[in-house]
Amino acid sequence: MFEQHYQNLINQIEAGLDAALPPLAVAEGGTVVEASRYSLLSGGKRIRPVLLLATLESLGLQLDLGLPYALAIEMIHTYSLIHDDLPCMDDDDFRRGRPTCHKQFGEALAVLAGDTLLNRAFEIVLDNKMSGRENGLKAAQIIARSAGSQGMIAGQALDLAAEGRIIEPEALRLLHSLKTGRLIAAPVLAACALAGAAEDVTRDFQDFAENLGLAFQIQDDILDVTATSEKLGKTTGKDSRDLKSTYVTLFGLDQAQSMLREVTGLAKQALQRLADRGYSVDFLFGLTEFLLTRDY
Ligand code: GRG
Repeated sequence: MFEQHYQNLINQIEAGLDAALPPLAVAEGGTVVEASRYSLLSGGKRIRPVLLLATLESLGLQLDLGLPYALAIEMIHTYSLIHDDLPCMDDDDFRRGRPTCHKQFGEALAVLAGDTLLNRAFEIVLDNKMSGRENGLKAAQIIARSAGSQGMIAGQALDLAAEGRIIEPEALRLLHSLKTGRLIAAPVLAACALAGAAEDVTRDFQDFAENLGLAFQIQDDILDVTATSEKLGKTTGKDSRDLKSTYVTLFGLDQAQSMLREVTGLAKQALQRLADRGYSVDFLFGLTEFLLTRDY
């Protein structure tokens, strides 16, 4: 049941992403569009857009109203991966099971492919029928702030500053809540804005999303040492090699695993509060369990 619905949402997202960035003639964009499509349409779990659509479903709103925002968040996420993989950032050769964008197209085109996805994301947000409405504007603001210099970009800057040194657990938590957490919470909060959800309902969704984001990051750190590169589709074992502070390098594998269970439990408690109020959050429970047990 969960798998079937997840696949159904993924199918809508894949079709939307494909249409969002149609192949262009060389004169109109040339290989930069090819490079953008290469990274955007190369799989990925699509967790962020799935979260947006699933939250909208829980709130009883039509999915097509949220689809442009879901696509925009996935495009922003993919841009961040392309830029993060560049030699001047995390320097990685392998992503989503294939050579990274700059390995395939060169560094300059990879920078432009990331820029293309970021700009196209906001074009899509501005061009849809919700954009003229207050709820649509709020959703757009949430997405822009979450990705910007007070959100994901701030987290990336903290990450760069922390390279090669051990940081305090509180600093690690802040770094991850910005770098990874904000773009995981953004789809849930954008869906609440689109649906005009009441403040207390939004608070429970936010609590769910923030704990889910933290769990996601802890699992990412665990998989870096427990998963294979083939399964993960990216280079593994990099964190300890690059002397990065992670939940595993700071706390050890066992403690990281128990922290993962603890924050996943908090995410589920928030969902249970929503279920008790009558919201149908079964799929979000399934997604939380899937992220806890994922091996890729
Ligand atoms: C360059 C501005 C800028 C930001 C980069 C997202 C990010 C910030 C860096 C990616 C590095 C990284 C491994 C972060 C840890 C968590 C994370 C975001 C993993 C990748 O997300 P998934 O697992 O990837 O959702 P897929 O490929 O499934 O979409």
